[in-house]
Amino acid sequence: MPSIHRAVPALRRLRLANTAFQQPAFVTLQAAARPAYQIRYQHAEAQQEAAPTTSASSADHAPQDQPDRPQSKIKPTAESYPNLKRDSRFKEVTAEDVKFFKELLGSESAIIDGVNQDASEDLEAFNADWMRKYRGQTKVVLKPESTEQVSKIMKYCNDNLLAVNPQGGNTGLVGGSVPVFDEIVINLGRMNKIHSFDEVSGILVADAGVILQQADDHAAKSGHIFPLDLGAKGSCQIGGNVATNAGGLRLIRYGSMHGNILGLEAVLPDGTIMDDLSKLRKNNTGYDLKQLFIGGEGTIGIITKISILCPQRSPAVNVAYFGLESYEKVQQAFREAKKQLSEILSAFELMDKQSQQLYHRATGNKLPLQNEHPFYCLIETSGSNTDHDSEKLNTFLEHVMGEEIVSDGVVAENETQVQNLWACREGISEAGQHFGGVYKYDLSIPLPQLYDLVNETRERFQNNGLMGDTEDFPVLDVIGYGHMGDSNLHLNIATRRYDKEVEKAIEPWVYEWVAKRNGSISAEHGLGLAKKEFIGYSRSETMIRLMKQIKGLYDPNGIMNPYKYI
Ligand code: FAD
Ligand code: 2HG
Ligand code: ZN
Repeated sequence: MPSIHRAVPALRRLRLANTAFQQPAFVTLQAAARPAYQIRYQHAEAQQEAAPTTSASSADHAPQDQPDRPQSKIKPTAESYPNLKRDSRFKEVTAEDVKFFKELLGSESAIIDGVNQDASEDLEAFNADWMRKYRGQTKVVLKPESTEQVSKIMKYCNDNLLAVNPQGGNTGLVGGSVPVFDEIVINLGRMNKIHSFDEVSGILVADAGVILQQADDHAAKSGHIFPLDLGAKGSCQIGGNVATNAGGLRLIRYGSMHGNILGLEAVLPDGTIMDDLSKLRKNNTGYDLKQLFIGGEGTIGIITKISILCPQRSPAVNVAYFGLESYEKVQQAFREAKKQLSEILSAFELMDKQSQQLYHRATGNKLPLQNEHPFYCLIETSGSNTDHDSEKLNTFLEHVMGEEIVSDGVVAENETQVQNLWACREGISEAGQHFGGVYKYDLSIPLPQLYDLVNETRERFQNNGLMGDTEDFPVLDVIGYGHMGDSNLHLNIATRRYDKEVEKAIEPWVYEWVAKRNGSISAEHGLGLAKKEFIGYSRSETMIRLMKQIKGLYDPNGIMNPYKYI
């Protein structure tokens, strides 16, 4: 991998990469000719019917077994948050209800029945969230395989006041994917068919339970790309992505779900099937109701099918990883990347030193640059013409090196290196919780102030006696990273255990901080349970009232994902 050194002209001084940057922990990839993001993960087919795992992905980079990661028992959410009370209007599931569901679904494997027997082990993966922070107490998991089955389940639950929790791949990061009390989990994993792909228009129609990796693999067969990519690609489902309006690593290039989703089919709480599975790019006929389900987090209906526009996949992909000496320089580099790389820029990601150190500590993987730098950036370009892209990238590199905006860097030479560089960014989320627990804050903040929050949070923990190097301190480190191109910071407080003192030290302070700068307390992960109480920091009373009216209209009995969202 060529390492770029500060020089003018920079490229004349390209030297052979630090050969030590080979990360044996990553299982690697023979399919060298395939575009990078097609091969970053193992194929997820085997997971189709598997229960969601507590490890988010089948990502090659993910520490699959984590021998040094404490597997402490997760406290039930109802105990960690004693202010939450079960809504007594909701009925408890009985043997008679289970009988109805068994007859409806018609297969033993389509239901986990914890009412008639002890099924706690089987239920655990559906009750516990990926962060091992939230734990519900459901006794029943239903796995329908058709929209009609979902419809009948919902009608029955609505008529009988049984609360439900829609669930996709269970990789959500705000506690929305698991029940709080005994809500019935409706898992979409068995609804995993791809219905059609139009190679001319690039429109994909698929069931909500298709795993994101599979959807992308399918689009890749005809030179297209699913317009979303994220670290949990091997486990999360496209229905879950739509329900959370997930942003991910290439929003800067492909835009959000709100723009790319053309239509969807959803089942409303009373069992009504809302068929809005349009494949039209233009359709100005009344309110665009599907938008309410995008980012609706399973509170007004269950998404069962989606239709989405997939853009052309770029054959030429380049990835560079830089070290920079200040956040000021990171902003300059971003400015230059937009100016000089413009239409081929497909990702601009930020990582601070602490996040890279933590990634290294958690995985044992070597970092790409020998020397340490206060900040790192990962830049990706995707285009259709290798020569044209290389020329653009070279001009950009010469500029940022020559102007001393970037202190050091490497450019990937092959797909394995592309993957290794991406792993340094995508592996942070898992590294954040590797040592016991993590408090995650996913925030939109105006770019000039974005990193101030990390500095202030770190100072806060340095001064309050909660952060230190030994087991006595709950906090290990404060790290900042995220989607610089979207002004989206991920602030993670990496801890040795979940501890109310840590939560109290940061909430609601962090939300007040963001509100003062007109940011958003949830950029891309949603509200779930974690942020329900704090929505007022980002939305006005009028907006919240309107949202509550919509919830009341669609779900008058409040059975869908109760205790969450608004
Ligand atoms: P789940 O976690 O199962 O559910 C999430 C929410 O959607 C819940 O409220 C659930 O009730 C609801 N839901 C799920 N399926 C349906 C459905 N069919 N109909 C109605 N409601 C439904 N998010 C980002 O935005 N960007 C990232 O870069 C990103 N990276 C991640 C990296 C890792 C390692 C992990 C673990 C998570 C990451 N996430 C990211 C968070 C997460 O939002 C996404 O993983 C994903 O969109 C969730 O999909 P899922 O199928 O796992 O949904
Ligand atoms: C990412 O960008 C994800 O890596 C996860 O959105 C962020 O874990 C987090 O805080
Ligand atoms: Zn993110």
